Amino acid sequence: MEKGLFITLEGGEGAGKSTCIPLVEEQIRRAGHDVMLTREPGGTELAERIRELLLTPGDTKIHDDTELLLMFAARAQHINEKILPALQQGIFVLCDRFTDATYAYQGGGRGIAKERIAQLEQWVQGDLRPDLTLLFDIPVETGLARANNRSEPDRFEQEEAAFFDRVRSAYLAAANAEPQRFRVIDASQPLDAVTAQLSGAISAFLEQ
Ligand code: Z5A
Repeated sequence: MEKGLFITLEGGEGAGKSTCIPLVEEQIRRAGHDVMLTREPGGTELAERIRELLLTPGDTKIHDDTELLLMFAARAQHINEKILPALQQGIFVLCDRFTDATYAYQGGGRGIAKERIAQLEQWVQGDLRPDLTLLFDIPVETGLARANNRSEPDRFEQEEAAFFDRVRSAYLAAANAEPQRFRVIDASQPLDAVTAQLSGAISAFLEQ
């Protein structure tokens, strides 16, 4: 049986990933593939508990290394319990954030060295990498205004604007470095324009 393909969605706060993911799922299904929707941090019962620890604001300052290791602990569980079995059964996996978020938030945002993240990536993932990454790019202020309109800020959303500027730069640098894997979507556009860009990117990918 042919293996499924692994597609990730990335971007800054309020970029519109959660809004658009069902449309991407629908397009892949219409093309005749089974799809599994999932997210990080999270995606399994244990990893969702780790997500709670990571996102809930609290009195304890989480050390940057602890944050990084918790992201990869959740990811190890998610990959082994859910992602690899699905791919092996020929199911497409559509994941809201993955390791590019670690390079952007813990690398760009917190300042952890890329080499350190790369070691964990290799250890936890082996050769598993996304086949396609849709990067929702949006100016920080626009994204934060959208996210703040929607719900109480989580632990990351409480960071200052400079943190999110570094996150955005890290994402764009990653997209520049791997243009064959990334498709950059201008997420500042109205929703119908964003979905048109997405639809074009998915069609081109499926036709490859
Ligand atoms: N994180 C990390 O640090 N390291 C890692 O390795 C991983 C993650 C995997 C996960 O939170 C957090 O974990 C994340 C990074 C960190 N930081 N935070 N916060 P999350 O998954 O809950 O949060 P998120 O990914 O940032 O999701 P979000 O803020 O919900 O953004 P979104 O899903 O991209 O946006 P949305 O909910 O679809 O849209 C936001 C609002 O804008 C909503 O009201 C929409 O109706 C509206 N919207 C959407 N599109 C449009 C357009 N085109 N025009 C106008 N309005 C729109």
